Amino acid sequence: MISLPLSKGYRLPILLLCLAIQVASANIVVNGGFEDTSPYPGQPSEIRIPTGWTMFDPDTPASVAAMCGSSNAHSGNCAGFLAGINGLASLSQFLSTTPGEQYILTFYLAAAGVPNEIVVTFGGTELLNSTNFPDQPYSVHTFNISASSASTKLEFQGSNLFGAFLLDDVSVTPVPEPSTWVAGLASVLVLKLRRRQGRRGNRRELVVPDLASPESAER
Ligand SMILES: [Ca+2]
Repeated sequence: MISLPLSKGYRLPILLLCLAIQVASANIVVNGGFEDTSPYPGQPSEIRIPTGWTMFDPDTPASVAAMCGSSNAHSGNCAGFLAGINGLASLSQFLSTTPGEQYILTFYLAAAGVPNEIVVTFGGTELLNSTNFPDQPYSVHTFNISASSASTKLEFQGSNLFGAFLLDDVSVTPVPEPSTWVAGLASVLVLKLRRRQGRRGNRRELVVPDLASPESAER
């Protein structure tokens, strides 16, 4: 961690700036960690339905779900599960986006078993399409993307004949506009300047003689 030697006068404005940028960069994916679930009728207790995600399943029994049990998750207790046999199983949701705005998509993916295929799309744009994705523990994947409409479909599709893909900690965050940084830094400087001017004003009052007093008149 980098530690900056900030004076007290800078700490509050910079804290407010960081909070403003954090709010602007909030994750717009619902239940990206797959922790919010409901029971999946007819399935074992660890196979659950993830809130906020639409599932397309080419198979019976289930080839797409939230898989719970801490050993299956990258964080928390649950992860998305994709293991289509007769085609690509799918987890998707529509995101509220701003046309023309830049976003960062991040997710963690683990794979076991071949043959397989994994496809990731954002607004119909293919970000990842890989067959026979090698076995691996969770690894992070990051993409810089832009939205072209007010509603953008984020979709993960996976098939795996003898294993599965696990998906966790999906996030889409807007990239802060440069104007946000400039406006924030400008406000920090203005606040600092006002504090300095205030202190100088106070010091001047201390040295100005009281001309109305008799002592001052004698001088
Ligand atoms: Ca999780």
